[in-house]
Amino acid sequence: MSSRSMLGTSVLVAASLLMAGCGDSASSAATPLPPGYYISISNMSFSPLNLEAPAGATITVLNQETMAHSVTQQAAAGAFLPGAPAGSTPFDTGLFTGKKTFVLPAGLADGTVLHYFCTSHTSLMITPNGTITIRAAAAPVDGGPYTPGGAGGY
Ligand SMILES: [Cu+2]
Repeated sequence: MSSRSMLGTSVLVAASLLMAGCGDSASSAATPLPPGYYISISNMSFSPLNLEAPAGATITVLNQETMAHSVTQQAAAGAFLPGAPAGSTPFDTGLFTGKKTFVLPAGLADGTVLHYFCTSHTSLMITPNGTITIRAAAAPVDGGPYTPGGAGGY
């Protein structure tokens, strides 16, 4: 009688250990993201290279690599110094891993092109320069699957 109950207990322990293992692997899997305005960084590249978003929109940057990158506004492509048109503060995520958001200035005219770069890698990025073009009518898009630090790259 006692040996039977001990067997039952060990089976239960084994089963709960298996379930814990499943839970761990599930939490590191890609998670789908709601519609929004996304810039993704993987393989040393910004994507999309030109994002359309309304003025005042919240931009979410997904760093899919394990190394830190930034999305930092610059006055012009290739400047590689933080900068913005007179009277506005450059947006800057700072160097980060994972997910970071920033808010575009309100009141920018349609067609305004905002340039950005990565402060760590500058011209060494495969896509050294990205842009955000202001479009009031730009619809949020599906963020797609996101695995923090999962895509590897360089
Ligand atoms: Cu970078």
